[in-house]
Amino acid sequence: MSAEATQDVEAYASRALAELEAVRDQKALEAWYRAHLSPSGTITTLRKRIGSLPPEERKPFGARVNTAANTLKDAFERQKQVVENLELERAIRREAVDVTLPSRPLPTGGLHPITAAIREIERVFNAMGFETFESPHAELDELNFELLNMPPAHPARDMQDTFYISECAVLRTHTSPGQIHAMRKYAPGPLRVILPGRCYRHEQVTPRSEMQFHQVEGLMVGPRVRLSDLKGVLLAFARQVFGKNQQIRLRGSYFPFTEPSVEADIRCTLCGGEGCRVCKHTGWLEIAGAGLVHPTVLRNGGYDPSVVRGIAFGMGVERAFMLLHGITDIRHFFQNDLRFLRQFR
Ligand code: FA5
Repeated sequence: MSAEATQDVEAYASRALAELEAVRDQKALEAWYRAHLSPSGTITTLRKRIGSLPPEERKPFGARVNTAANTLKDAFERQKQVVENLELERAIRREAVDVTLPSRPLPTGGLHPITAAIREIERVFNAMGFETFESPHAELDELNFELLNMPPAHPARDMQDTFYISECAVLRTHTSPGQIHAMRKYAPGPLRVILPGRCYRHEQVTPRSEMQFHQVEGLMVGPRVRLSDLKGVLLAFARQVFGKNQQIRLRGSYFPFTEPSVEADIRCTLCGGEGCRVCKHTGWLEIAGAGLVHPTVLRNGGYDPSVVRGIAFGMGVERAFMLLHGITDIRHFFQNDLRFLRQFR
């Protein structure tokens, strides 16, 4: 300690204060504390000096040292706060996050295109008052065929090669057996349902045909239901999904469970009806089999065909999706290659 400190405590204290004011970081603050306020610092040394002074000087000198010590302690506490704030600012600047930077993309899952397509179809029909109706994948032969007017030796069964689970049970080959379930639930009242779901056929897998695929069936039964309702419902659906100027056409066809039976086509969405490879230059794409529910089927469902009539339609979701997107191989839907699936997010 300097002799000057003993002589002029106040001058020492104001120099120490000036030094303290210049302190800008934690390290310098600690060094300052060690030099002035710690047990080995100047204030302690000054206190130790008190005993060596003549008795009359001890009290006034002690009082001056105490005043200096208190001033330095208070100043130290204030500067400590300043330094903490400075350190914090520095840390914030060092670890600064630029919130305007774009974030790194997180890999997320997505719906399978067929699931998304079915949900979209459901949304449109639900809005038209069609309730979604679930029916089993494993069916009695009776419901999958017989009650739909296809008795055991009926030639139409050949069109739907079947996985038999037992003598009398099958994996459903189409969603039409759901018609019987729905009718039996609602008869004799009116009903309006769609039945989306997976179907199974024991088929040779080719670019056009899979052993499993999805259909969405529609069924509406009531006293005033007519073929024109079928056209109206399918047209409304086509316009919501494929564009407000869409057109549809119905062509005569055959299904054992509808009479008359039709195929419903929409204007080719790729060429707008001009004719292209996808629509085979016809300008039209087939989207559904349909018709008026056969009176026998209505009866099997619990209705009196002299009182009510029904319209029904069934569309193959993968095939329709393929037509719309120009996909040439149905097997892509089941291989789960993300390069394929991500195109339809
Ligand atoms: C039926 O299954 C009828 N139940 C549709 C129906 C319902 C008609 C209500 C009348 C009233 P079809 O066998 O044509 O019809 O099959 C309907 C659609 O399912 C086909 O147009 C096709 O899009 C799709 N489909 C059929 N077999 C396969 C398959 N192996 N792979 C992919 N899609 C298929």
